[in-house]
Amino acid sequence: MLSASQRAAYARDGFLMLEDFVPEAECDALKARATELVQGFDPGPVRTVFSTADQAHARDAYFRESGQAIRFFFEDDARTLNKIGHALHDLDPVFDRVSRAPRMKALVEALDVARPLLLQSMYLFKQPLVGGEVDWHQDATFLHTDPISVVGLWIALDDATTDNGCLVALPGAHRGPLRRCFTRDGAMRALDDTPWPDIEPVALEARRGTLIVLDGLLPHASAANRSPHPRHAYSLHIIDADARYTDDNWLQRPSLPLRGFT
Ligand SMILES: O=C(O)CCC(=O)C(=O)O
Repeated sequence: MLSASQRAAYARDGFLMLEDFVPEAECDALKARATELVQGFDPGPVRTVFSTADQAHARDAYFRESGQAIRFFFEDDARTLNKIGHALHDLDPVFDRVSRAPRMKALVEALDVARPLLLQSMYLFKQPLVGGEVDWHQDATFLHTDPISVVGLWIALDDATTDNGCLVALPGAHRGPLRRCFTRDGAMRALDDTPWPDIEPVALEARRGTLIVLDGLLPHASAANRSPHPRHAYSLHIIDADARYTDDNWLQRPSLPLRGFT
């Protein structure tokens, strides 16, 4: 699944871009299914805003219980959807099929995750003109195991460019420490005050169908989408069952056991 040079690039940079990894038909299927889910969603009077700048959503039961549900989160304007999360891969048959496709299993094996568990999934809208920015972060801040094992698999469902808010990353900075830990009570705990290294961020421009593997310690972010073009993406986070999933994680699944690729 991965050549020696791809493995070396991932170890060096903390990310790996795999073009044409997800076939067009599967990108279309995910987009169509997300549209159906949105059509079936009745927002009601209370709308949970998702913001990476302010963690207020974490105090909201609608967010806290979403690790074992399919829930809808809004941009700051409370009118436009930011994302759907966080158990699409277990609760929706279309997301399940794409998330557990043989090529995904083979990729995760090639990344040396001994006993993979599919922990979290997100459909990210980053809508034209209003899609908000995502602050610099390490995924292990939000999904921690002991030892750290989280790996992100981010799939471009539209062409992602610097105009519509593609991912940006600090290559090689995954070799630094975990800076912060976000806990179930909504607190952001400081672990290590080492600043992000002084490395020029790289834009991970990705054609539709590209899968980007992200090391759980790699600092990454994305700008707001100020363009007229959508930037939909599907993001899946995997952990290793051989690492201990601590009970201070925000994402808990008391009534939906975690599963691997089978
Ligand atoms: O899609 C984005 O803009 C950010 C996604 C992200 O940070 C992630 O999937 O870990």
